[in-house]
Amino acid sequence: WREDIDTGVVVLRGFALSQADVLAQAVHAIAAQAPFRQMHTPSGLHMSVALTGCGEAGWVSDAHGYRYARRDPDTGLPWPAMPDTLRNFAAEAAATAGFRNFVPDACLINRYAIGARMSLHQDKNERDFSQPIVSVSLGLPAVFQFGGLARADKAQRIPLAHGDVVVWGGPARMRFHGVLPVKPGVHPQWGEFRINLTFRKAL
Ligand code: MD5
Ligand code: FE
Repeated sequence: WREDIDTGVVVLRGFALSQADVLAQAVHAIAAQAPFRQMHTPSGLHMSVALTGCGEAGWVSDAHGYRYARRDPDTGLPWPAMPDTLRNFAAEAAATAGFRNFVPDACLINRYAIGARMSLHQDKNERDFSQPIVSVSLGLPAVFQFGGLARADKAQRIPLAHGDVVVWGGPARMRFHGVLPVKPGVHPQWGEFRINLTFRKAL
């Protein structure tokens, strides 16, 4: 159930299954305080993915660019606190992949409706690239695109299902990646959505 895809990338198949209810309850509680919203890119396009988050900072995008902000721009309030259960879960996943002492301060929660996708990008708004990112997939399956350090590098396709966890660190931290459009389906717990939580050390 542990697959080393490439240097710095460890897929933990089904690692989140035993925590599916705890994770769902946490996502619903966070979204009640900080509703999912579709952000705009700096060029004015609507992102197909809706997002929210918890922790000391949340990722935001608007006409000024991409960055982490301590307050939710929609409510003016601080982002909901990261539940200890989530922080501990992410630390356990990171440790299983070989990253000790991972203490995330932000968790971004992406919600993909059917057809939503994420185009190839790098995650580079975080301050410390030596820290990994822990990604948890829930709900509908998706095909993840795992590219190289240059945008034009050919991308591998990695299928990700409900309960799969991926730890991205070391040389993989800066690789281009994306998510292909989510195919129609119905998940017993999440209905017509894919949810992805990414735990990060952002600040
Ligand atoms: C997702 N989210 O499935 C993905 C999972 C995002 C995002 O990409 O930015 O919200 S995170 C996957 C990731 C993170 C850091 C590095 C790499 C992949 N990688 O090297 O491929 O919603
Ligand atoms: Fe990303």
